[in-house]
Amino acid sequence: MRTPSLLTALLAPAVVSAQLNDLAVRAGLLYFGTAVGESASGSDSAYAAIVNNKSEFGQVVPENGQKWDATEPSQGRFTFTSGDITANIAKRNGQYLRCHTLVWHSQLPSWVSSGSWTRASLTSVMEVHIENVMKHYIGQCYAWDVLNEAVADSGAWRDSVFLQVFGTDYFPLSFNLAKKYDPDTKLYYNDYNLEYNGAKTNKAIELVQIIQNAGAPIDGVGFQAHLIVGSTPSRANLATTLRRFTSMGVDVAYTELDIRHGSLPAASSALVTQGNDYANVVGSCLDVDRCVGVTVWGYTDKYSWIPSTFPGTGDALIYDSNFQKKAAWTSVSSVLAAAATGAPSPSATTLSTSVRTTSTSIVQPPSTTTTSTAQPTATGTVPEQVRWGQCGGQGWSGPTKCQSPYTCTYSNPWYSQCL
Ligand code: 9MR
Repeated sequence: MRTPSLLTALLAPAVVSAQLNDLAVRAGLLYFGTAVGESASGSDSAYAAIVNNKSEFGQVVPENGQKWDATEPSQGRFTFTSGDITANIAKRNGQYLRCHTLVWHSQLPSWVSSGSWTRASLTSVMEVHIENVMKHYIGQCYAWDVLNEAVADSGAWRDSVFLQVFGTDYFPLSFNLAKKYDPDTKLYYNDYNLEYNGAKTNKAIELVQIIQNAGAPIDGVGFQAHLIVGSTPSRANLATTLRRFTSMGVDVAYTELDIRHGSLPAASSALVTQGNDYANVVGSCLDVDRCVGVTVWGYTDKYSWIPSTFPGTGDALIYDSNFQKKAAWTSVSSVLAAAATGAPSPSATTLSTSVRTTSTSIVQPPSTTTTSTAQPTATGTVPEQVRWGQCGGQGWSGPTKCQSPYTCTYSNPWYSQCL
């Protein structure tokens, strides 16, 4: 179990907002972050304003701009225009930059994937790519996803040009090359569906062993966490899975978190389940000492890769399409706030079993502008906060009374909540 650092507590400013990165840091994580859509960040000022809010997101990662097809679309021609968008956001705001990704079978230009290579020629291609991209971003990346999705969902090795040419030797090769060109960044393996602790997870463990046994450096494993509402493992099971990796001497992080509804529109009860699932994921990171942080894969339902990939599903993020905070946002802030001072966090079991059945009283997240979710009472006079909403804390000017039967529960000096 992680404890908030005394230093962090002592350095806390007098007035602190209850925003996700601030809370995460006070709870002992390095950051709470988001992926940044390159196009939206330049065209949608409401989107950009939240990305730029370091209290909310202390870490950013380019959604697409640093991938091979973006950075070296044809052999030897490097372009960093797209990748620099998010890197510059991080620089301006003092946010951590996670860098994504160097070696991946997807978004790989056809000159690589369809080329005819020997071990020597493909090694050279990988080295030129890794050298140029890492040197361009040197000193800027807290971590690099060196190798992405090298395990298939079946638990076999993922077929790719790299596997065909090298077998599994390209795992240590990728990490050795990355170390050579940026010795100071954290080198990560990153994959999805590791959260279920099945055959794919076992294979990822084997992958880490192969890298370590070859004497190559690996610092962390990224759990992408593209999850499904109602099918997300429990907090305890997630923590158990994370610990399988940390016990091998590597850090872990949730790197691409989103939790999609299987059908839309989501029922009120599904919004509550989504909130509980988010709380379980974030809670499991808090429970594991070497879990460094949580990154959502975009933060708003307005822009997400999911509807085009899984038609009919979606609404997987913590803000809705109008930039309003969802129940999922509130449950994440709740779990972080509780951890920030060691207050008992609301357990998922409690939350899910005590869900109220009237549709109007189901969790309503605070609005973006005021973070107030106040609902008028029957008499229409005193605003009351809904369950999980904020009801107190330094700098808080919203409602301090909770809807029945919830009570305003002190969590820490900057956050009280209706529980
Ligand atoms: O979110 C990304 C989307 O815009 C791209 O079209 C897609 C192409 O593969 O990649 C998405 O991001 C992926 C990430 O880079 C790696 N893990 C899975 C993510 C979702 O597909």
